[in-house]
Amino acid sequence: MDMQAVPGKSPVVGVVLGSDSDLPVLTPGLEILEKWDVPFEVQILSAHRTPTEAANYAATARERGLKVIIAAAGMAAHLPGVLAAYTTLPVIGVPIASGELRGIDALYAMVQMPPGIPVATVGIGAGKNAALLAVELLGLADPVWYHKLEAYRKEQAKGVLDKNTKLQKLGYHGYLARAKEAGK
Ligand code: RP5
Repeated sequence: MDMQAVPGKSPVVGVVLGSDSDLPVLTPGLEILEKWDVPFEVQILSAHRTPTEAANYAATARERGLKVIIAAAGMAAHLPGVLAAYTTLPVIGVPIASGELRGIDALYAMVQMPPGIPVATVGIGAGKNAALLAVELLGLADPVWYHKLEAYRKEQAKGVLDKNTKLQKLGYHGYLARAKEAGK
């Protein structure tokens, strides 16, 4: 699978999934990239099922214009580590809650990379944070990206403060009753 969100612009974020079963977990992050017009691509490449393609992807990533790679995988989850071994671009690992250990195995595999080859690991299933971190990295070189993040944070803070104003007005019983009415 190959998807490019902004036609005509070459991707700067590469999102690599170990399996198509990982796609739903990454969707909230992909939606952010899409909404903010970050040129990105999504690939299914497995470190164990398609090792040659995964290695080639990472080895050619910089020359193809990518700035950061997000790699999501479950179970033994060596994908981000293998990609990181083939590129000096930053690699963000997203552990997926698949298999009997529900992501603990993937989290440990990513976050416990041996010294020399880092993987910036986010929480289990944290596709949204992976996308935000990728945009933060892009923002180091281009203010257009951190301006998007600043606007997003303002909006997020407003959401929390609005809820607090409502809570102060209604009291917690009233707040819960309203939430129940709204089906939350
Ligand atoms: C990993 O194994 C994938 O990243 C996925 O999370 C898990 C299961 O893969 P499928 O059997 O669903 O393809 O390689």
